[in-house]
Amino acid sequence: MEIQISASLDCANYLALLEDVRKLERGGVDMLHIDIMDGVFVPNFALGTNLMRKLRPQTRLLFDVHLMVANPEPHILLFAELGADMITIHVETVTRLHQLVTTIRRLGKRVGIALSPSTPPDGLSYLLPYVDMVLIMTVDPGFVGQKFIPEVIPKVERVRKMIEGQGLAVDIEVDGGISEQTVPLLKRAGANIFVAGTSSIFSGKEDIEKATSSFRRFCREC
Ligand code: S6P
Ligand code: MG
Repeated sequence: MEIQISASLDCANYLALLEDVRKLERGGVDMLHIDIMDGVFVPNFALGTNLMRKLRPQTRLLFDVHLMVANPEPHILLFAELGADMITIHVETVTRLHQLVTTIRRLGKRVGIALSPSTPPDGLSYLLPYVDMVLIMTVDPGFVGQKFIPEVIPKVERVRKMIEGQGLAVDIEVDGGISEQTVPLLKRAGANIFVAGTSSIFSGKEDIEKATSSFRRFCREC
């Protein structure tokens, strides 16, 4: 699977967001990871619809939208219309999962299913033919800057085996505490899309453009 990085926009400088997006573009980022939170599924709020509306005409980067909301179903059309390229829903929030992932695909979008650290993957085998990506959270959803949970690594391995067992080409994205320390372990376990936040390109230690190109290279070569 192709190794890609998706920059977590919630970690960018809100007061100079477009400048940061330009740096990410020049650094060769693959996608923009857009966290949407509702204060219910997770005890926090993050980026929102107006931001997506304003940003969409400004960049060709893919919008990788991670919905951390209690009831995503009524809002899918809205996010599709706002220019999401990939829409990821949490399996913990949806009762009619098969129905919803097929709706997202019918809207012409790539579809992801996200699993919080406490969610086991085993009952989800039947859904894999209908999705493009499984997002495995490596921190509890809701906040940037949290500590990576290493106990989740075997779950990445398990999901990669489930995907391969069905002969599918589904991406595995990992999100939370993704750094030069954790990428080699996750890559070996089968992850191929890495969400880059405060643990890597937005650490503040290096220029974002340089940090993006060197982190992407690291992810590809490690
Ligand atoms: C967390 C959210 C993530 C974070 C990202 C931050 O609820 O889904 O996308 O924004 O993980 O990166 P880091 O390196 O600060 O953990
Ligand atoms: Mg996220």
